[in-house]
Amino acid sequence: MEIRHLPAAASSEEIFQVLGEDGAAIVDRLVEPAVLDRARQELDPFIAATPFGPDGFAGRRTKRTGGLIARSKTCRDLVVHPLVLGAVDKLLSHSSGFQLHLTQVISIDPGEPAQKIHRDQWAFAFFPFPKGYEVSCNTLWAMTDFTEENGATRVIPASHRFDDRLELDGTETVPAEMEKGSVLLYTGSLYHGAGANRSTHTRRGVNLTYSVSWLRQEENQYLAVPLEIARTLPIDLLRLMGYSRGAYALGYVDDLRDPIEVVRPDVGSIGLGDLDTALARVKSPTA
Ligand SMILES: O=C(O)CCC(=O)C(=O)O
Ligand SMILES: [Fe+2]
Repeated sequence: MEIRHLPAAASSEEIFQVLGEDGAAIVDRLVEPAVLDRARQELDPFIAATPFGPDGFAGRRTKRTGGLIARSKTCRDLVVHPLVLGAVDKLLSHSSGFQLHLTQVISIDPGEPAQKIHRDQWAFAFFPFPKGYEVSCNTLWAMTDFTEENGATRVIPASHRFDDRLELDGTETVPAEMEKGSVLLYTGSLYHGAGANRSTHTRRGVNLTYSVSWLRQEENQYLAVPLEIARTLPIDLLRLMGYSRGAYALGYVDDLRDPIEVVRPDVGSIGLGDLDTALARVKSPTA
C-alpha cells in the first residue's frame, strides 16, 4: 500500500479523510521550496551547534535541533499553516483543544541506519489509548527532497489500526518520498520510523507535532521560547504554544487567570469559561 499524495489545493477535509483511512498523507509542494531554504538559513548556526543523538533511537548520526519558534520566523508560519491546522483540528476534534507538541529539525547524515519502527504516541508513557482515539498528529516538512536512498521516513499505511506495542521489523514499510516544500502528515498511532540514509548528503525535515491539549507537551514551549520573544508573537501562535487553558480547566495561573495574561497582560480572561460550550464540542466532534 502506497502513501497517498494530495495536491496543495486540497482541502483540510480531504486531508482529514485520508488521515482517517490511511493514518498518513503527503501534501505535495504545499509551500515553495524557497520557504524551506529560508528556514534552513535562519537555523543553520543552531543546526551546526547541535550534537548528534546519544542513542540509536535518537540517531547517532542524526541531529535534532529544537526551539524553532524562538529560532526561526519562517517556522512560525509553518506551525500555523491554515491547511495543516484545519486537518489537525478535525483529527483531534474529540478533544476540547489541541496544542503544539514539539518543533524540531531532524537532520539525518549519511550512514545513519533505519530507526526502530514505532508510534509517536508511545511518548505518552506507552499509554494504551483506545483504537481510533488519536492524541497527536505529526507533520514533517521536507527541507531537502525525501528519497528512499537519503532516509525518507518509512511508514506503514493504515497501521494506525494495528494493535499497540508491536515490534515491527520494517518489511511492510514504504518510504515517504516527497519534494522539498511538501509535507507528510501522520497520526500519533501510525507505525513509522526514519529511513536509513544510504546517500552522500544529509536528509533534513522540519518536524512539527500537535497533540490534544490535555497531555504534556514533548517540547517545553514555555522554557524553549524566552518571554521577551514570546511577547512579540501573534496571539494565535501563543495559544497554540500552550498559553491557553489546556482543556476545560488545565493550565491556569494563580487566581484562575488565563496563562496568556503573563505574556500579554492586555489579553485574557478570568475563570475557566463556559462548561456547556466545552461540553458541546466534545459531544459533537468531527471524528
Ligand atoms: O525523521 C524522520 O523521518 C522520522 C523521525 C521519527 O519518527 C521520530 O524521531 O520519532
Ligand atoms: Fe516518530
